[in-house]
Parts: sequence; structure tokens; C-alpha cells
Amino acid sequence: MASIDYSQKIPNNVDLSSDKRLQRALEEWQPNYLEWWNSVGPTDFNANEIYLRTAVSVDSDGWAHFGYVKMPDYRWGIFLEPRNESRTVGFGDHLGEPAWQQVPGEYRNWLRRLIVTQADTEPASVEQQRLLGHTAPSLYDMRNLFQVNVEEGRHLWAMVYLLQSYFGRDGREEADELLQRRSGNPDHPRILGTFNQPCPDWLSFFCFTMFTDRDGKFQLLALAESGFDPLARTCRFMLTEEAHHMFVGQTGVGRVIERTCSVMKEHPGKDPAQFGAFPLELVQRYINFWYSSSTDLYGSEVSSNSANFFAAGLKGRAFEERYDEHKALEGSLKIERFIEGKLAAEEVALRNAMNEVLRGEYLADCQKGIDYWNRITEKHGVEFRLAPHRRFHRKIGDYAAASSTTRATRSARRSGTRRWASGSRPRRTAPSCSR
Ligand code: BYC
Ligand code: FE
Ligand code: FE
Repeated sequence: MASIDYSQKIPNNVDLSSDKRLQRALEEWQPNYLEWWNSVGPTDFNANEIYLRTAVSVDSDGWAHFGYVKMPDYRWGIFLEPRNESRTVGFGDHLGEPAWQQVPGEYRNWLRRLIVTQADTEPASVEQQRLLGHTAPSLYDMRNLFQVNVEEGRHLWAMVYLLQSYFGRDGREEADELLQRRSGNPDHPRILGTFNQPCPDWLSFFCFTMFTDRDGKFQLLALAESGFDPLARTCRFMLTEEAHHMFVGQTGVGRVIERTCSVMKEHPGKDPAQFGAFPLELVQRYINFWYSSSTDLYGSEVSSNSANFFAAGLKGRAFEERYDEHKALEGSLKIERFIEGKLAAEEVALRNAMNEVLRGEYLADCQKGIDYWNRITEKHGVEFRLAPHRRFHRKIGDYAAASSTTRATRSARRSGTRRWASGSRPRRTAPSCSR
């Protein structure tokens, strides 16, 4: 039951052959998808045989097949985790009711908006990364890049399936528009900020997969809790592919740091850039940029949207089962807000603070990766510690109004979390966002 039907034009485990209307919609969309891939997906390399992982089953052991394939021939398909017939809504006002197999009419617009927002990021990331194949540091990296690209393409398929299958005509229109918006296009941009930023070099790519794909992980975890069962099952399967994307980022930045530290030891007191390595201050700036931009992807600290999504049972908390209580009607969260130029702690009703709850989980997960990088500098006896700050360089939420550069830097120094290698203190300028 969990295996995927590869005999069809569109591999799937949703019994596509018995749903002619959906099959027609997807088969109409498929050539447009390929046209999109060929025009704004990876430039070049489409005729090369590339060793790629392809999802072939939703069984936790042995879900993937590895083999050589040309990217345009990749078997993008539609795979959902198997259905649990007795699943109930796990949070919000509908707690305990049977999970929905169809879109609840009263939540249709919210749900469509959540799915479209999620969907839009997937092709955006492919567009952002399209030139990187030409400057890959190694074949290993190149293969990882293309692996990430084809899987983000599949994530788009996953969301388009939901739109076309459950949202009728407007779902089909949304699916078409997903192929029309373009990352960074001033007239027709992608929806969320980070996905319109250029990602022109490999250190950006590694930071992107470390921080932005990790936002993907947490947003998918929250949507995997959804009371709308097809969305939950789709997101659960997407999460299987996500781990590798973050691995690429974490180890990629780790390798850059490793190289810099070796060069610093070999040539003490010299600028590592002279020897072709990235100065750690520069690595810190790249991290600042992608960390802050990805932190913005959780929306405002206090959000009635997030309260509505939670109340309706559409978007939960990551790992909802770890919480004792699932209605979140009583509790509050203490948030450090930035109001009228001042930082002030405020108790916010829990439902209105759901963006901040998810952001907190995300930042704690990021910290593990940052600690891993700092163990590399420590191992080499280099004093520099990477320490991005959650309030720095924000464009969304309270801190967008703040310029916390100076304060964050000062307080990080005071608490000893950030040390510069001697003689390499950076100039105090904000990282640029127009790289
Ligand atoms: N940029 O009430 P607020 C992934 C908008 S990544 C631009 O604070 P809400 C992937 C917001 O839309 C995962 N606009 O926010 C990674 C709203 O606009 P409207 C993607 C922003 O709604 C790597 C207004 O500001 N998945 O999968 O509570 C590679 C006020 O918003 C931004 C999802 O995001 C921003 N950063 O939360 C490939 C999950 N932030 O309505 C793939 C689905 C906010 O006033 N999305 N705005 O016009 C959501 O859950 C929510 O929509 C958000 C925003 C968390 C994004
Ligand atoms: Fe994705
Ligand atoms: Fe990803």
C-alpha cells in the first residue's frame, strides 16, 4: 500500500488513475512545470546524468532509490504518508474531532493561503540557486545542489496536488501562478522576503540550506499537525527529504570554517583571505544575513493570523504531542517586545504568540548547528565564536523598527559569547543585504 505507482506518467500513491479530473489537471500542469524548470531551474547540466535520490516509497526504511538520471527526467511525484483512519484534530477549537479529509468550508481561504505560501517557497529556492552549478566547489557539492533542487521541485508538486485536488478552479489558478511568480522579480515577486534574495555564491547556499531550509523544517512540522489530513500527510513525507538539505548547509559552512582555521594556524597574524580562505568575520556576516532573514519567516511576534490558524486546527505547534495542553486558551508567553524604541517584556496570550513559539523552537535548533561550528574553531584553538542574534537586522515584526546592531554586539561581547581573533576585529558596519 505504501509503495508508489511508477507505471504512470506522474508517480503517486494517491491512486491517481481512478481520479480522472485530478489526473487531467496535473497532466496539464506538468508541461508548464517542465517549461518552468527548463527556463528558470538549474542553468545547464540538464543533459547530464546525475546521481540522484528519488523517493520511491513512503516506508521509513528504504523510501528512496539512488541512480543516474537527467534532471528533467526526474520522477517528480505525489507521495503522502499513509492515512491513519482514526486520526483526530490534535489542537485548537476542534480538538478531538475526526481529522478532515476535505477542506472545511469555513476555513477554505486560510488553508489555501497557508498552502500557497508554503508552495511558493519551493520553486523560489530553485530559482535562487539556478546558477550555482557553474561554481560548485566539487562534484560532491554539485550533486548535493541538484539533489536539493529536484526535491524542492517535488515539494512544489506535493503542494500543487493539494491545490488541484481539494480547491477546484481557484486551486488550479493558484497552481498556475506558482509557476509565474519569480524570485527577485520586482513586478511579480515570490511571496516571502527571503525567497526574493539573491543566492549567488556557495557560502550563501550553505547558509540558505542551514537556516532557510530549517525554517522549512519547522513550518512543515507545524503544518504536519494540521487537522486537514491530506496536508498533514503530505508535509510529513516532505520532512523525510528535508534532513539532507540542512545537513548540506551545516557541514558546508563547517567545511568553510575548518579551512579558515587551518589557514589561520598556518599563517598566524595574516588575513586568511590572502590564502583563499574566508575570514571568520565574513562568515559571521553571511550567517547574520541568512539567519536574520530566515528568522523573519515566522511573521510578527504577535499575530492574529497565527491565533486564527491555531484555533481553526489548521497550523499547530511543532511536535504538538509534546505539549500537555492543546487548546492554548489559558496560557501566555513572555515576549521581549520592542515598543516605542524600548525593549520591554510582555505577556502575550498564547494563541497570539504562536509565531514566536515556533520561532523559539527554530532558533534553538539553529543554535545546535552554531555550536557545532564553534566546536570547530575551538578545536583549532581559534578564539572566534559565531554568535548571530535574533534581534539583529530584522525586517519583520517589532525589531524591524530597531537598529539593534550596536546593542546586540555590545551585549554579546559583555557576555563573552563573541570573541574576535586578535588583530581581526571587523569594522562595525551592518551586513549588507544586497549581495
Ligand atoms: N516576508 O500576521 P503576520 C520552506 C506577511 S520555508 C514577507 O505577522 P503570519 C523552504 C504575512 O504574509 C517554509 N511577508 O504573519 C525553505 C502577512 O501578510 P498579509 C515556508 C511576510 O501570517 C527552503 C503580514 O506580513 N512555509 O519550505 O502570522 C527551501 C503580517 O503577517 C513575512 C511557510 O511559511 C516575510 N518574512 O505568518 C525551500 C508556512 N512574514 O496577510 C522551501 C506557511 C510575514 O497581511 N505560512 N509576512 O498580506 C505561514 O504559516 C505564515 O503565512 C507565515 C506568516 C509564518 C509566513
Ligand atoms: Fe522544500
Ligand atoms: Fe528543503
